[in-house]
Formats: sequence, structure tokens, C-alpha cells
Amino acid sequence: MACFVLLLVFLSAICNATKVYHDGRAITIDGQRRLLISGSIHYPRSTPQMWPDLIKKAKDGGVDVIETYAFWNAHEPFRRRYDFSGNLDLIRFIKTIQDHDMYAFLRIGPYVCAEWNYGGFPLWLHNMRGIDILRTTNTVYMNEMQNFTALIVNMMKQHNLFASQGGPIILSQVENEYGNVMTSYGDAAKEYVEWCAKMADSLHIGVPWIMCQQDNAPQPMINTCNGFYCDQFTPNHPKSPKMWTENWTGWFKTWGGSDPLRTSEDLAFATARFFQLGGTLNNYYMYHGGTNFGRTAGGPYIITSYDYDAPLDEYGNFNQPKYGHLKELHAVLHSMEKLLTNGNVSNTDMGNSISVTVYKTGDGCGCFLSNTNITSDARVSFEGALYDVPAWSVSILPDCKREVYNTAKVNTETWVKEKKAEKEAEALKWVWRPENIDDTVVKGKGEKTVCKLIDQKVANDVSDYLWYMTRVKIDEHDPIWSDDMRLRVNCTGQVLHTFVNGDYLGKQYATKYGTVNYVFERKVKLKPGFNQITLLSATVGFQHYGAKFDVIENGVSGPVEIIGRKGNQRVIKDLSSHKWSYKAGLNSIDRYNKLLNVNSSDWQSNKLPTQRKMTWYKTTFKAPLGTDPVSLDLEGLGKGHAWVNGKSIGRYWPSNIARDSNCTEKACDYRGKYYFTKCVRHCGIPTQKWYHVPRSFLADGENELVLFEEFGGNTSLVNFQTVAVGRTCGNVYENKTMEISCSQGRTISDIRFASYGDVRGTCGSFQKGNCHEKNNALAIIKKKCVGKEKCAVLADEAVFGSINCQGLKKRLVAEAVC
Ligand SMILES: *[C@@H]1O[C@H](CO)[C@@H](O)[C@H](O)[C@H]1NC(C)=O
Ligand SMILES: *[C@@H]1O[C@H](CO)[C@@H](O)[C@H](O)[C@H]1NC(C)=O
Ligand SMILES: *[C@@H]1O[C@H](CO)[C@@H](O)[C@H](O)[C@H]1NC(C)=O
Ligand SMILES: *[C@@H]1O[C@H](CO)[C@@H](O)[C@H](O)[C@H]1NC(C)=O
Ligand SMILES: *[C@@H]1O[C@H](CO)[C@@H](O)[C@H](O)[C@H]1NC(C)=O
Ligand SMILES: *[C@@H]1O[C@H](CO)[C@@H](O)[C@H](O)[C@H]1NC(C)=O
Ligand SMILES: *[C@@H]1O[C@H](CO)[C@@H](O)[C@H](O)[C@H]1NC(C)=O
Ligand SMILES: *[C@@H]1O[C@H](CO)[C@@H](O)[C@H](O)[C@H]1NC(C)=O
Ligand SMILES: CC(=O)N[C@H]1CO[C@H](CO)[C@@H](O)[C@@H]1O
Repeated sequence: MACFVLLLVFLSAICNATKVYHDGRAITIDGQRRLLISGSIHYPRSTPQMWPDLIKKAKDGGVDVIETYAFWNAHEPFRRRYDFSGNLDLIRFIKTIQDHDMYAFLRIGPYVCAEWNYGGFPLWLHNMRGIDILRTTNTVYMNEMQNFTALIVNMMKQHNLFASQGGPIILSQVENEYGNVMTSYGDAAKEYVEWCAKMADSLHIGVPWIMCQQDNAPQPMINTCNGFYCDQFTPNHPKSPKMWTENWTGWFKTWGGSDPLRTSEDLAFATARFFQLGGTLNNYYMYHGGTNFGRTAGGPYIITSYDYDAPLDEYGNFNQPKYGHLKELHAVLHSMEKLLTNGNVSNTDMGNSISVTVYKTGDGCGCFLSNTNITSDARVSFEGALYDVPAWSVSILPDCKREVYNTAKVNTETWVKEKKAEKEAEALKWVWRPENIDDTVVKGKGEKTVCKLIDQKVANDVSDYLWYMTRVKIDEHDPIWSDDMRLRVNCTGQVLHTFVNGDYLGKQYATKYGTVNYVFERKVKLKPGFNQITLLSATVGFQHYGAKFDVIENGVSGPVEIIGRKGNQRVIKDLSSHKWSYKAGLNSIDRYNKLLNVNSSDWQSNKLPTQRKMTWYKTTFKAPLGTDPVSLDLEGLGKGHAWVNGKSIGRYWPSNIARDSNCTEKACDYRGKYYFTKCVRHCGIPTQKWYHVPRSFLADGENELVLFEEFGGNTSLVNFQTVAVGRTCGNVYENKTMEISCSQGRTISDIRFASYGDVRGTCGSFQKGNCHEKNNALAIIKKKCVGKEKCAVLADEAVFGSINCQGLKKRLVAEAVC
């Protein structure tokens, strides 16, 4: 009997197996060429409780494949000690994708970049004996890389998660964007790429492997493209289909930086162009960006939010109109799947940057009309009909006759989200305690002593903090002794605090992402005899990208000097090779970033300090009612780390103001090539003052918030709010149906503006055009929408009256309050 049951299981596994191959045109699944829309969702950047909703929303948005990296340093924080719990439960994540009948694309790397701490490499790897640099033909490194890659592959196999076993994984990736940096690794690079390919191939996963940004990827690896545009990309082998593994939906944000914004029109344009020119798999990086919880943010200086201006925002809400505009594009592209993957292609250049691409099969015809001219709208004549194709846009005619979609004509509503505090929310009552730092700043007591300055990476990244301590003997006869002595410290990142004889002297940090070197210099009072000099270096994410990024120095790189002045003469005492004592971390956080002091008895409620460095704050609060996502407003604080019920919600740094001067309050012009400083917003305010607290971190009753304040801050403005749609602006062109909705069961309470015609402005600043409706649009829409959760109105002259706008595009627009 047992044999019989086993046989059945075995047979059903074989029957469920999905055959994934590819030819020069496309990925084939069970013999059918497929047009695949993929979206990146990184499992550690949300919670298992959020995954089903995120994945369902992606599926509803026309996404077929969920892509993720595997994050080595998160899974193997200490060598051969693994963590796959909570939001690191990769198996559960892939199974959730399977539960939604979607495919998975597992990019193992294990170098992942991803604005993730140290690009996903564990620091212990860097510190292993025999490792010089990573990502080259170094056998110690290669053994470890193979060990982790094989571990992940074996886990997937054990749970039958590869398509060849009936699972959802149809593609996998080894290495990552190595082609961008490989020249720096000399001759070894080519050998390394070949080894990666062989190693991956030897794992027999039964589905194709890819190598992105790798022109010399050996067969059977498929090389693919990453970037803002990939229409001009050609794979390196006639048998490799054209695939875009990272189509950047927006951009990441750095401390001190402003908010990047990539318009829906431009993102849709880039995607449509890619499919027009023969692309068959497109992955949005990111589809949901999420949050860098804990100490996972890369760097230096990647912020805690990883929103990325993605179609689903950090909290998992729709980012409208981007989500909806792409959803419509995906529906059109999917309707043309057979044509685009099997049809004969003909491309006609019509001049002036206009081109027509026709896909034909025996019984079908589909067509793209593109206008890549940045300034000039076009009227294109195609098979006897005229089509208006605005500048920098693509029109899609799935039957070669009817324009169903144009990338620049956005017919999706725009959501403006608002944060709200509960009216009856009580003011938070705080207790506090100092971090005890006497052992380091007064006594200079460390765990290790060496006669040089060390790279912070030596401490294995068990904490943001590394203490550097030395004692300097000095007297009045010393050549540097004077009234004007200064302490000067050369650093490579990222934040430095200095203490002399127990007193705080000052701090310094590099002011811009990308620059890591800075110099601290401050006047110092020394006393005759021994002086205790203590330097505290704090990382804000280790470097994650660049050639040999793994060996870039961190911490106090030196020199550390005392500079004395005698008249015009400067005398320097170099302390760099003094006896230095080291200690990693704070006394109240363990090496897993867990709090040790939550229940200690020394919390006090009196004399709540403000602007006090190295201070712990604790409070209790009730979770905001309802199911809307929760955000913690940390305005008034300096820099530090926050925990809710013992779970880290990440580093915070609201005192870091976006210094960028490129902000524009004007609507962003989608036309022309996008670059990440093109349309930035929110200059002159804190880079990030809102921090996502996932609902699953919260209990029904009392909850506990703990802050470690490093710089000094003021807790009086700290509060919890919920995030919801506050206003929505419907916008559709003639003959389309305008839909507006408030989501989450909320109803439309008022309509502030409505007009049909040549409407000016954008959401929040609409104005009637010269040519506008005859009938009262505001009254019509109020009647249809107020009191409803959502409503739909056709932009039809029968409703609003016939008007002649002399060839100008007519649209129906409304601004609703939720
Ligand atoms: C990884 O290395 C350990 C020894 O450190 C070994 O026991 C294990 O089998 C290796 N795993 C794989 C998948 O190669
Ligand atoms: C864009 O259109 C303008 C006006 O028709 C024309 O002068 C210009 O050459 C075009 N640019 C390109 C790159 O085609
Ligand atoms: C596609 O091209 C091939 C080769 O040129 C030709 O034999 C076939 O008839 C074409 N099919 C259609 C539908 O045009
Ligand atoms: C210290 O930093 C300054 C400023 O960046 C630089 O000019 C100097 O060369 C550095 N000194 C050393 C020894 O690196
Ligand atoms: C602190 O005390 C509470 C209540 O007794 C308990 O639930 C919690 O686990 C304790 N936390 C720690 C870190 O010990
Ligand atoms: C503003 O944008 C320009 C062009 O992209 C860039 O070179 C410059 O660094 C930006 N300025 C700031 C302050 O970011
Ligand atoms: C703390 O912030 C509150 C609100 O901005 C302010 O009223 C108060 O004066 C601040 N306290 C100190 C000591 O700065
Ligand atoms: C909208 O529909 C009307 C009536 O069918 C038609 O005359 C008009 O050309 C349509 N406009 C557009 C932009 O499709
Ligand atoms: C990795 C990659 O392809 N990067 C490219 C992304 O696109 C920008 C702008 O088009 C290029 O500058 C990058 O080189």
C-alpha cells in the first residue's frame, strides 16, 4: 500500500512538472512562447502578513512573475548559522507566490547589490582567512559562494519549488551586474564568469539561468539587461531571448537626498518600447520596494524607506496612477502575446523619430506606433487612418486598427495619500535612561588592543558602532603643547563622535551619498598627564556597489592627529600607531540587534531630557484603530534606531535634511530620457521622518516603542498616524470611463473640482480650459459619486454636451475628497 501511495505522489509530481525552455524569441512554458511581466518584491522588505496582499495586487495589476533576490547576509549572519524565520522565510514567500498561481524568478546572486547592506555579502566572508577580494577566482570565496547558492537551490528542490518539479520558479540568476565592473578584476574576471556559469549549471535546477548585465555570459546562461531603458539591447546569443531584468520604476533615496519621481508616462513608454522592439520578459525593479528594517540598508547612507516610487508604495498601497496605467498596458500586451512572440515583424522608420512596428501571424495583426521625439507631437498615417501620437510616447493597436493604449495618455486616477492621527490619541508618556558609556569614554576599556587603526569591517558588522580608544601622555614640555591644540581625524565613514577625557567634543559625517571621506577637526583642551581619547564610528550601511566595493575602507581610517601651534609653527603628533583599544557595539544592544535593557529597573520618568546624546527613550501606546497602515512620525529626533515591541523598524535620522537643490514644484515633464535627478521633490525637509510600523508588529492592547537616540533629540512631537487616500483625482480622455475610488471601505465625501474639455493643470491645481463643458460637470459628478466608495463616469459628449475644442485633446477631470 505504501508503495502505491508513493507511486501516486511520484506520478503527480511528474504530471505537474512545467517545462521551461527558451529560444531566441521568448521563454517557453510547456512549449508555448510567453510574454512575461515580472515585478520585484523583496521578501525581507515587508512581512509575511503583507505578502499575500502584495502578491495579489501584483497579479491584479497584470504581473505574471514575482522576482526576488536571496539575501545571503540575512540568512547566514554567522557562518553556517542560518536564519529563515519571519520575513526571511523564503520558502513561505515562494509558496505564497505559488498559491496565487504566479511564477517566481529567484535571483540568487548571491551578490545582490539592491541597496542592501554590503550588497548581500556577510561581513564574516570578507574577514575569512585567504579572502583578498570577493567576486573573483579566489577559492575560499568561490567555495563559500557555491555553498550558499547550493544551499538555496537544495532548499527549493526539497520543497519542489522549481517549475521542473511542479513549482513556481521558472528562472534563476547567478552573479549580478558583474559585466558593469568586471574590467577592474583583470584577467581573472572571465574565468570567474565561466566558473559561475558552470557552477550554476551543475546544480541542475531544470529551468534556465540568467546573468544580467553580462555581455560575455557563456551558454546556456541568458544575458539580460538592467536600466531605465532597454529597447536597444540585444542578447549575446541568437538562442537567448531579449529580457529586461531591472526596469527601474523609480529610484532609491539617500540620507540628505530628495525624493526621486519617475512618471507613469515615461515608465510605460520605456516598457512599451521594449516590447515593440522584440522584448518578451520585463521585470519592474521594484514593483514593491518596502522597508529596510533592522540594519539592512546598504550604503553608505541608504535610507530606511525603500519605497522606490514603485507601483505599490512602501505600505503596500497602490501608487496611482502608476499602478493602474501599467495594469492597462499589461492587459494590452497580454492580449497580443501570440502575435508578439510568434508573429513576423516589420519595422518602418517614418522619419522625425517616428517608427511603426507591425507583428503579423496568419490570422492576426498588431502594431506599435512610437514617437521618440522629445518635443514634437505627431500625427501618424498608418493603413489609411490617422493616429495622434504625442511626443515621447507609444500607441498600441492590438488589431492594427484601433488605438487601445497610448503611454502618454493616462486614464487612471491619481491618489494623494494623507497621514492622520486619531483625535483622541493620548500624548505619549516617556521614560528614559542613558546608555552607559563610562567604560569607553572614561575608562577606555575595550575588548581588543592593537597598535594601529582598524577597518570597521573587522568587527563583523555585529553593530553600527565601533569604539576606538587610546590614551595620550602629554605635558607642558611636549612640542605640541599650546593653548591652541586641535584634534584631527580622517574618516571613511560614516558618522564620527569624539570624546576627550569623558567629555563630548563633537561629531561629523560625510554630507553626501557616494562620498565617504571626511575630516573631523576641533579645538581640544588636554591636561598634563594621561588623556583619554575615544572615537565612536557609526556605520549607516556598508557599501553595496562598485568595483571591489567590498574592500572600501570604513571607520576611522586615519590619520588621527593632535595638532599644536607655536606661533606660526604647526606641530603634529600622529596617534595612528598608538596602542588602540576596540569595542564593538553598545552595552544595551546584543549582536543580533536585540534590546537588552527593555525591562531594566533604571528607566526614569522625571527630567525627560532633550538633545541628550546616547539616550534611550521608551513609551507605550495603543495601536491606531482600523486596518490602515501605520506610520511613526519621528519629527524632532536626531539620529538613531527604533523598535516596536522589540522588532526593529530601522535606523531613523529625521534631522538629516534633503539638501538637494534640484527640486521642482512644477509638474514633471515626462518627455525625454529619465535620469534619477530629473524630477525630485521634497527638498529642504527631513529626508525621512515617517517610519513604517507593519500592522503585524502591533498588538491589540499596549504596545511598546523604544528609541535609541544617538545625536540628541526631542520626543515631544513623536506620534503614530495612519496612511490612507485623502484625495483622488480622476482623469480620462474622451470616450473613456473615469473611475474614482477611496479604497479601504471609505466613501467619497465631496467633489472639489470637475470639468470636461481642455482642462489645465494637474491633481490639486486643476483649472477649466478655454474650451469646457456645457452642462454642470461638478453637479453631475457629485450626484454620481458622493457617498459612494467608488464611481465611474463616461467622458461622453452626450453627458457633458458637445463642444468643439479645435483639435485639442479633451479630458474629463475631477478632484474628490475621501
Ligand atoms: C557547506 O559547507 C558545510 C561545511 O562548512 C558542509 O557541511 C555543507 O555540506 C556545505 N553545503 C553545501 C550545499 O555544499
Ligand atoms: C523632433 O521634431 C522636430 C520638429 O518636427 C524636428 O525639428 C526634430 O528634428 C525632431 N528630432 C528628432 C531627434 O527627430
Ligand atoms: C512570415 O515570414 C515567413 C518567412 O519570410 C513567410 O514564409 C510567412 O509566410 C510569413 N507569415 C506571415 C503571416 O506573413
Ligand atoms: C586626510 O583627509 C584630507 C581631506 O580629505 C586629505 O587631504 C588628506 O590627504 C588625508 N590624509 C591622509 C593621510 O589620508
Ligand atoms: C519585558 O517584560 C514584559 C512583561 O513582563 C515581557 O513580556 C517581555 O518579554 C520582557 N522583555 C524582555 C526583552 O525581557
Ligand atoms: C542636480 O542635478 C544635476 C544634473 O543631474 C546634478 O549634476 C547635480 O549633482 C544635482 N544637484 C544636487 C544638489 O543633487
Ligand atoms: C521640544 O519640542 C517642542 C515641540 O516642538 C517644543 O515646544 C519644546 O520647546 C521643545 N523642547 C526643547 C527643550 O527644546
Ligand atoms: C469618441 O466617440 C465619438 C462618437 O462615437 C467619436 O465621434 C469620436 O471620434 C471619439 N473620440 C475619440 C478620441 O476616440
Ligand atoms: C545597470 C544599467 O543599465 N545602468 C544604466 C541605467 O540607465 C541609466 C540611464 O539610462 C544609465 O546611465 C545606466 O548606466
